[in-house]
Amino acid sequence: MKPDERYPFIPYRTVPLDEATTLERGKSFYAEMDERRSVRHFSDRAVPREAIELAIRTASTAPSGAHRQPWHFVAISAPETKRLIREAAEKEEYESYEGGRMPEAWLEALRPLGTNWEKPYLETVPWIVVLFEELYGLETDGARRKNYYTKESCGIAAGLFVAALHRMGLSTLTHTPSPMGFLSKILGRPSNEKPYILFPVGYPAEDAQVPDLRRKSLDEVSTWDPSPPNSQA
Ligand code: IYR
Repeated sequence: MKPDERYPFIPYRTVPLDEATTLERGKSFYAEMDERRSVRHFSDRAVPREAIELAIRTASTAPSGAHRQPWHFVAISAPETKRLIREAAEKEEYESYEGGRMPEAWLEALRPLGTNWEKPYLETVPWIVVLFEELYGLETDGARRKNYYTKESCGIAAGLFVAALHRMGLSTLTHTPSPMGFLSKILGRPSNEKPYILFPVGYPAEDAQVPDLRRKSLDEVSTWDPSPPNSQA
């Protein structure tokens, strides 16, 4: 295929690694990420704005459908905004947990996590970051520009965001107070954006506790070289 001259390519220069270094790096990254836990007990210790900026920049390196980067991060440190978010989130969560919106099977599935409708950390964390999914782009004249695979793109960006925070010794939680429409209102976001995940961010509290969970083994989460149908093997 003839290259489209409007869109030139540039060389991709990565450092070629030997096999031992590849594995060393893989092992050390895995060991580090395996220490990560979702946290619900945060310290009120300050976190510099630059740390949040770095996590957002890292998240924004995610691959995305047609490179539309269909995400927008809103970072909140103002106590009054955090208070409004807590109030609205708890109102929804109370309905979900206590008002019958969550069926018993779901409540039972969450029991190991020890969650309930109360979300005090939304007021005590130094930062809340809300990731908005950009459903479609808006041109300056108001015309809509289609985005692609927005959920997948935001999911990958969210993963990188979580990893970047962990690397900096910060903790977070992928919190989805449901429904999340109140976030658009409180944060004044346009109608082409939809709240995707709310991340409380801070250092973990010194006495933070997490559920005693285990992760699935490699065998449980992977299959290697399955035989294709009709193969002789
Ligand atoms: N949004 C609620 C309920 C909740 C749902 C799932 I799925 C979780 O993994 C954890 C909690 C809450 O944040 O409490």
